[in-house]
Amino acid sequence: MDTLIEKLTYCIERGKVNKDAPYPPDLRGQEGSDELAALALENHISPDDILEACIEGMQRVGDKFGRNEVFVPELLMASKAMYAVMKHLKPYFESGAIKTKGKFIIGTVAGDLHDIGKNLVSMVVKGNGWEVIDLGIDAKPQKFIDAIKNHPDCTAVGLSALLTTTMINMAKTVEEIKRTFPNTKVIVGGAPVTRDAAMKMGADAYGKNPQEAVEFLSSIAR
Ligand code: B12
Repeated sequence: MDTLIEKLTYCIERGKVNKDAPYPPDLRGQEGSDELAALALENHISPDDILEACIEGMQRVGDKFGRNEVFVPELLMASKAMYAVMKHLKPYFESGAIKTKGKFIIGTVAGDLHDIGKNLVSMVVKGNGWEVIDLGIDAKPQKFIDAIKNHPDCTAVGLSALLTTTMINMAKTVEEIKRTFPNTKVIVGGAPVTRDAAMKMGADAYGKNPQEAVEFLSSIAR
């Protein structure tokens, strides 16, 4: 089964979406992440292992980008391949919700268009029984403020950032939320964010992965 998982990681890294996809030309006619994810689930490979394989693929393409070996179009194709897998995983991650435990507002901060990690957090939190209000990408501080005004009973707010440059906007957003609603709990996450940076921003918590968001919500739920 290892080879199936390895193939899936490779398809994410190369941005191979499905068998009909012409890109990348050297993988033409071969199965893509869409078919391989379905096959992996049929073979009882756990959704967590499938996700881990995909994150590894994203990491690899990100590292290549960092070394100038690939460029933005390749990152976009890798995200397409990742979304094809997430479509299969969604029902597994979201299946826990029947009666909701509370509300969680989440968004990717201003200037940042990365949403794969934020969407994963959203899916897993939903799957653990929470209602999620998703503010999308490039969410300005005011959008978070308006959402808290509209959902004063929310348990916490989550902010995601993938760029070191947008971590500044993350800090501004935390500051704005804490000034307007001092009692609102805030958790931050995303690849460049650290626990130390989160504390300096004045956030209540840092989450390295979706599970840590769930644990934080459970720990503060009334
Ligand atoms: C895919 C991708 C893109 C896609 C995004 C598509 C999409 N729909 O999201 C596109 C092509 C649009 C893109 C654009 C850019 N990108 Co980009 N991108 C990536 C890449 C390869 C993968 C990101 C990803 O999805 N990872 C997988 C997910 C699952 O991981 P994650 O987001 O970290 O989320 C996990 C955790 O962090 C956590 N988490 C995330 N959010 C939250 C929130 C909370 C509350 C909690 C608790 C947890 C949590 O949970 C998730 C699951 O475990 C990374 C490389 C990398 N290694 O991260 C570069 C990367 C982030 N990009 C980078 C750059 C430079 C850019 C561009 C500036 C490129 C350019 N020249 O235009 C633009 C910026 C656009 C913008 N304004 O945002 C750099 C950032 C460098 C830096 N430190 O600032 C990276 C690191 C690549 C690199 N090695 O240089 N990118």
